[in-house]
Amino acid sequence: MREGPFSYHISLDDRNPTHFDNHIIRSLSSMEGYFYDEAAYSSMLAEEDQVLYEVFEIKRPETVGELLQGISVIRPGKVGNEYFMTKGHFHKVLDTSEVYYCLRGHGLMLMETPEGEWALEEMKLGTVVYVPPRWGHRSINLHPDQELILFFAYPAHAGHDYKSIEERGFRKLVVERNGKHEVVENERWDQSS
Ligand code: PAN
Ligand code: ZN
Repeated sequence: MREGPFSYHISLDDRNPTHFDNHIIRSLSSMEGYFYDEAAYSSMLAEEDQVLYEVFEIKRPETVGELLQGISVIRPGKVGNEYFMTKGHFHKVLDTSEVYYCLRGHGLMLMETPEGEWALEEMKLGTVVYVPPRWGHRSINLHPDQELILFFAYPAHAGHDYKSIEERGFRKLVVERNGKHEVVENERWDQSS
């Protein structure tokens, strides 16, 4: 972790920031239970444990006042007809927000509150998405062959709570139908509420 003020550069040619402290790689095998089409998931996994997304984090002390930043890179692809996406989470300190800035690609930010209110924002080059306090969030790559590259920043003490989304998912799923994305109900969510 760096001391004092600093800068770094995000090169879109090799898409790795010139400085990062942590590199997380999420492959298909780490996403068990996240995609609704379990048969499609299993047969894809049997073929290859491909990488779905990566996160480069610029770490900060996990204290109030600090901002943790980084970039996430979501690969193009689908499991069945559901687009590649991040796991999604609430912040452990629920009352914390986050800002995303789209550097490349085409995607969606799916958001919901613990009470089940939901929202979807489209992301293209230059889009800023503000995720307010209390809103869980997941990034989804809609592009058929381009990576979705997002810069993010959030309070460094926020932490992550994956549990509820791991158990029941988001209220809505985003799937491809006739070459377009469509928002459909997640039956697992409905059954759990
Ligand atoms: C981001 C996310 C990143 C990966 O840094 O952590 O996009 O998504 P998952 O954490 O859901 O796998 C963020 O929102 N941090 O709070
Ligand atoms: Zn977050």
